[in-house]
Amino acid sequence: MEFFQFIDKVKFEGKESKNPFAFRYYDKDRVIFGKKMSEHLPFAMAWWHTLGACGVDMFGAGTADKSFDSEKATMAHAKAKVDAGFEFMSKMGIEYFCFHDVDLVPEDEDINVTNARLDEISDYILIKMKETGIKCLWGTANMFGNPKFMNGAGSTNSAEVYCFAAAQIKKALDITVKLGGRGYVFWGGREGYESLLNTDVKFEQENIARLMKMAVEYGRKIGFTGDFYIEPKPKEPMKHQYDFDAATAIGFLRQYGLDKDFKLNIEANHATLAGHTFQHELRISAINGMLGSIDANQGDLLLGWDTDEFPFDVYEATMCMYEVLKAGGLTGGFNFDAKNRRPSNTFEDMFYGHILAMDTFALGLIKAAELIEDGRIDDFIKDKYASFNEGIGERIVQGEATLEELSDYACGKRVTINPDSGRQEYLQTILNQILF
Ligand code: XUL
Ligand code: CO
Repeated sequence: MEFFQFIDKVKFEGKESKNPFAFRYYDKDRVIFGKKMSEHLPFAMAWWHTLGACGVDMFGAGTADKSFDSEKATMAHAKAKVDAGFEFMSKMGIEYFCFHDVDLVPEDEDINVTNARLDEISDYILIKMKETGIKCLWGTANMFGNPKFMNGAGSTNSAEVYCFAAAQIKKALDITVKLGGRGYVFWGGREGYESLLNTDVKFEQENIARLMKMAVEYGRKIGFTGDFYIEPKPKEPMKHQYDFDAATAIGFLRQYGLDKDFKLNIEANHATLAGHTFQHELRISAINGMLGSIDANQGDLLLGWDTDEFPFDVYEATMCMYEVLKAGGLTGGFNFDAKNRRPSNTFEDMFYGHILAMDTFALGLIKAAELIEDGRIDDFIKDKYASFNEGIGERIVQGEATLEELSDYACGKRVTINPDSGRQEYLQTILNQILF
């Protein structure tokens, strides 16, 4: 059965094209810095948004029909989603997908029933993967939706609930390995607190770390060679989430000896919720050797929640790709953790959303490469710190200087000269010149 009959394949047509079902910038075989665009940009479809989200919000029912001609919450529907998903990805030229366990099949009260369903659907997905060459970017367990996780999963007060979280992780890892996933994600939506009056933060964090350690041990045992990821987010649904931002998550991973197995999955809209730019979170991850994967979406700076919009901001995408190129690429990819706006409720809109996002990142990649090739920004930064290349500066960087020596140096000079200008506006002019 063909669900999206209105389009055969979305192709690159170039900047001047007015065809709504064409790429203007994403030209998968175009080579930039020796690599094809498709290799720079391993795009992934998010199973939950694209095949599941119907536009339900806190004030109203769904507006989009994602039944795919079958009755919801049945295995027939789960299979129809697989069919629709693979048709969609093939037509879009998207080479990866990401999933939560409960995106794939309806969850039963009895975890054994759910697990058997996961075995069945993953067999079916494997067949489709072989047919199309589409791959799995990462898998995860949804440990936030079910009411039993109301006090947390790894951070729950109930040892029994903790075991159920472990069981879900174990199965989600099994399925991720079965599907050859590049990564496995922990997003701690319920790992946090509403009030410190009822929360033992230290105990909860230690327990989360124990669960992650067990996950790593099990994953390695069953042959998972990819990266585990933490996906930081400061809040929503909790008032405070433990994986607040990149710096916090890195500190946590190092404290509990998880930093060799984990990297970060940075989501644009989570960065802005934490009061950071997307670029900031990428830079902090990259300089710590922890930039793993990206949830490529965009928020609305006027709204205080996670709007998961398809990215269209070329400034942001350019600075993102600048960080990714400088970091030497991702071990993960670019997952569109993004959904159509509630009134954009047709199948055509699913295509438009992903076309917009892929073109935005392709343009970001082109512009970031131009920025690096241009060299003026990099040169400026190199020159900015030139005083550390020789003399007293060099001794500081080499770790040879003492505080007394530096003090003698300063006192010998008697007065300091001002450091050079930061030239921000000049550098912003360069950015605009290259963008437009
Ligand atoms: C929630 C979020 C999740 C994770 C996976 O804000 O981003 O969808 O990406 O659980
Ligand atoms: Co996400």
